[in-house]
Amino acid sequence: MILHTVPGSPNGRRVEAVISHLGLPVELRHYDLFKGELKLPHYLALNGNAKAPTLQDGDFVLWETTAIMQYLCEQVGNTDLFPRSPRLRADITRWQCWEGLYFNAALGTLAFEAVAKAKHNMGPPDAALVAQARATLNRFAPVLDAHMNSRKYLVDERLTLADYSMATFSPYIDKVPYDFTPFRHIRSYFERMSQSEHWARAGRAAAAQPRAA
Ligand SMILES: N[C@@H](CCC(=O)N[C@@H](CS)C(=O)NCC(=O)O)C(=O)O
Repeated sequence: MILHTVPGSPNGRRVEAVISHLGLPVELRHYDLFKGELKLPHYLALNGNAKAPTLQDGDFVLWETTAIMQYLCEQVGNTDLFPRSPRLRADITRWQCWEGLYFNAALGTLAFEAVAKAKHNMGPPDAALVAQARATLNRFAPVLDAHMNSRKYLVDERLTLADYSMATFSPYIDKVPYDFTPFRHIRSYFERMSQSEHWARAGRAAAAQPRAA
């Protein structure tokens, strides 16, 4: 299998954490987002969204990290990260949908607008996008914070795919223009994730590469 990815990208990191957790021999192929390499014809042929990562398994091509992470677990029959119980599986998928639609959509927008753009000389943040992302976090961060009150992980008191998904933009919570201080349960949860073996390993691997954000 091949993972086409952008070194240092948050969405790449979550998949790389799962690859590490599962001990899968997946070849990483790197693209430079800021040099427009996701728009090269051979990449667009794999993923017309010009987004990364994309998994290639023989003639099967899969994009969207949630689908990739679930597929990787299925490939090795791993039931720790993605248990077979319909309720646990639905609960994990629920949080993966939620983070992609709300929490990390907003936090990722702030990371791009306020951190990545400055770093790559891409002009000022788009004020309307920043305001919208902040409003989204005002609505949804309290939901996650309340859920994480007296919990270690999102689902069933064990590390699952939901946690690797939720942690995607966790390194940015002190870098973006949003005050996470009141959300102490989110903060301690993300601190715990930063120590977790495969999430940390994927971060170290990313740090050894040129940063995407
Ligand atoms: N929902 C997608 C998000 C992928 C995504 O936005 N990836 C970023 C890198 S972290 C990207 O490719 N950005 C380029 C762009 O949006 O033009 C997924 O989960 O795979």
